Amino acid sequence: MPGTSPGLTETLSKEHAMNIMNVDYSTKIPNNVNLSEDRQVLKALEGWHPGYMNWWSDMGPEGFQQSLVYLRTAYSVDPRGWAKFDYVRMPEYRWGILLAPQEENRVIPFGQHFGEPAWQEVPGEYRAALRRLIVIQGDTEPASVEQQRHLGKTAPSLYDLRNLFQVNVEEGRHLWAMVYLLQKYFGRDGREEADDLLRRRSGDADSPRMLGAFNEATPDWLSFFMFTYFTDRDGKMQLHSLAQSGFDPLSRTCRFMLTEEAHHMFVGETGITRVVQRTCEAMKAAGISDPADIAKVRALGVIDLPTIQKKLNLHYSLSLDLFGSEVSTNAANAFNSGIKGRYHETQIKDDHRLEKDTYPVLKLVAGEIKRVDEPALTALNMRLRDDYTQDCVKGMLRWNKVISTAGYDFKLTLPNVAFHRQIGEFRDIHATPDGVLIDDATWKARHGEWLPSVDDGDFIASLMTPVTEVGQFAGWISPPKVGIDNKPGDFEYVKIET
Ligand code: BYC
Repeated sequence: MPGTSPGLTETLSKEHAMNIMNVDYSTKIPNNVNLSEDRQVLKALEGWHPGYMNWWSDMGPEGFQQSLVYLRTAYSVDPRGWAKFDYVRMPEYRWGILLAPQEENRVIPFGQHFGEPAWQEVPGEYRAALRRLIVIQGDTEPASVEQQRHLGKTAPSLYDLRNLFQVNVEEGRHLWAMVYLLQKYFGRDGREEADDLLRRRSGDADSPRMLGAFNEATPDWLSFFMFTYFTDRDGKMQLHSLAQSGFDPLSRTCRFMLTEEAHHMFVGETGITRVVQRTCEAMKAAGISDPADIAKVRALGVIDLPTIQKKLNLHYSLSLDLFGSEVSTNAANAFNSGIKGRYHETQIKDDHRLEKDTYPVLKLVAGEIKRVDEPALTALNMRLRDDYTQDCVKGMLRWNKVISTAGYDFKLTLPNVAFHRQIGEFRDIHATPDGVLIDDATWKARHGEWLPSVDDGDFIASLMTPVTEVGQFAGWISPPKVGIDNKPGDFEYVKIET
């Protein structure tokens, strides 16, 4: 700006940054994307809003819609302070469109457009591929809310009930995030896709959600914790990859979604820790030395460690399927064209094009599981899945620490990647959790040893009686170490309407 003092320029750019950080609440849809001046998109979103509210009322949490829930709501995208906590009725939660601030001069960090300026509009040749990824991402968000809609009735405490609802409203916001991209950047077919996101239903025979794990039931709270640990973590990995996208609005959207996602995985990790903790305490108090003595442990009203392992086997293997086939031309094309990168792409030290590189992939070769070098480009799903597995191990170490500190010789483990797969290299074979290939008859006879059986489900269901007294917890789970927003143990996280 000629003739302007450096001080003023600085002030102006700071003001600009603050505008992006702060959210405009004057429109029906809170946002930091200047919707009040983008009338067409605002109109499309306002047109979509009633359908969303109908979906929330039909498929969102069952009951509790008039309860006051102590929720955090995003009011800014400043990482130093972006959320405020208050009592909110869920239908009055402000589902907003929030994008992380635009990075100045951002370039595409991988693929054949490496180093070119990031796109602010959708490049014509990648339109269909980008729309597909955004639709798949969008589809998972309402799916998870649908899967969890019955859980409020059996919450083990008000603290847990509040966490469930926090996760649910934020998954709803993540749906809004994808719908904004579809409506702003994909015209008429984007609007049709946005409508379809409200039409499909988790587990529906005619119109199911798009990815396998999102059509499975979440029948109890142990499943909920496993889901938020393992399946939300797939969400983390996929969002990280999309946050690298050359399509800048997608990148900025995903970056902010990741801020909220961390809490969802926290709910899963600490939830499982608390279940394991309670089981160990109860076994110790009753003088049980063998954690595999299932009948004795269950008689104490806690979930035995072998059953926790079975639930873990189920949710981990379902989540591995979400990475697609180990060798995938879709993945190669998405990377080459600059629309989906790798986990922590900008921190990886290589040429970010991968044209000549290879990556070791686990494959079935002559009836054996072997590592085979494949072109790195087609192996990108496998690579992301490996990054995911490494990330999963961290929580496991914490759970095992609780078990060993209690003096028990029992370790929770991740099953082999060939175990219980429906997608990819191992979908047509059966393997034990240790990775030993077995025939159909052996699988049929033994799968109940490794995956939750009907009896296991019935036992867990028998423990799922709601606890709604302030500061109280069901007998199968320990209280958390600290409260949400540092609230004390007797805080009323949900004021249930009477
Ligand atoms: N189920 O080349 P392939 C989250 C289809 S979770 C059903 O092997 P690709 C969240 C695939 O669509 C993160 N179908 O795989 C968590 C393709 O079909 P078409 C969600 C599947 O394309 C908790 C065909 O098989 N986000 O955010 O390389 C709570 C061959 O595909 C499955 C994303 O996933 C499956 N599991 O990779 C709330 C990111 N797997 O098109 C939220 C966007 C594959 O040939 N999605 N297929 O008919 C992607 O990046 C990729 O589409 C995938 C698949 C990773 C899903």
